[in-house]
Amino acid sequence: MLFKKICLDCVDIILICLTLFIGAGAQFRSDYTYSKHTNAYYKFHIESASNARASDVCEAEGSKLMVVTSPRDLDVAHGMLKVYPDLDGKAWIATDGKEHPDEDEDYSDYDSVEPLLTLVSQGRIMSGTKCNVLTRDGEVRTAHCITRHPFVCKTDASDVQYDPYCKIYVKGYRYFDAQKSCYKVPKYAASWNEAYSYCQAEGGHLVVVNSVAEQQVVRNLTKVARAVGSEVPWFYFVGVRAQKPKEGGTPDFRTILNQTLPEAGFNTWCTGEPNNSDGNQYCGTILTFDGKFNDEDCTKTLGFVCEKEL
Ligand SMILES: [Ca+2]
Ligand SMILES: [Ca+2]
Repeated sequence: MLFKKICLDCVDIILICLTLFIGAGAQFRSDYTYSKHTNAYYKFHIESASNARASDVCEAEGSKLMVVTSPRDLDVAHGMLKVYPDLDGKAWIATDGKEHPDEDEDYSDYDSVEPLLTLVSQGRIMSGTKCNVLTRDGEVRTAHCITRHPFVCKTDASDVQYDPYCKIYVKGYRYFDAQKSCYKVPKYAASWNEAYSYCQAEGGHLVVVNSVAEQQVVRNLTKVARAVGSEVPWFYFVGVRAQKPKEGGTPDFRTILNQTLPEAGFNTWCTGEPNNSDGNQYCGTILTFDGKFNDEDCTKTLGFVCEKEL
């Protein structure tokens, strides 16, 4: 009997060790692709962004704009770029400070340039600065940092850390014992759809508020957070959405788990909300001041909260 108990304890210890060992780099976000040749994870972002915004997005995903540490990195990124023949012929990668041929750019297309004043005011850029791009022919060139292009994020597998408390392969989640859940407020802003995908790729979901106590946790986290690029810094997207109702109908707000809000356990809206004020507000946000809900335009760029239940 004693022997059996000791053996079971051994199995437990071995399993924990294996989890910690395998956890160190065996997995990452599900939207990244692993290459065994470089032992690193990559994601090709098809949306165009300035170099500064691209860096923010990679960082928010726990990676970096791709630093080229071997020619194989360029092979992987080039392969990803080739999948999208219709896209811009270049993608941001990390700037290495070396000399590269300059990419001729039509600078008159101001739609493809992030407002210079925003970046200068954020101290992110000097006018005329050049950053590195990977071109469709597989070469590294330079381009104006403020122009918008797709981009490649990368993280080495050795930099991926397993969080044994939240059972997740990304950083930034905080565990709350009373909720038996972990939460993260990413340091960048996104549309509701992008936020949904972001949390999903990390193994969590957009937060579902199930009680007043959980509302307080979320509110306290958003109060001290800073979502770079948010259009309205006091609103954060949550896992609540409604379909556009038929003419004359009212939106039926549900959680992403398809519960009504009373079923989920929290159904408190700001005064006068949901008001569908611009006729296009079908996504739920939480207000940092009082932690109550407000309906917002799903395409707005806002901060958001992810939850990972245990
Ligand atoms: Ca919850
Ligand atoms: Ca509203």
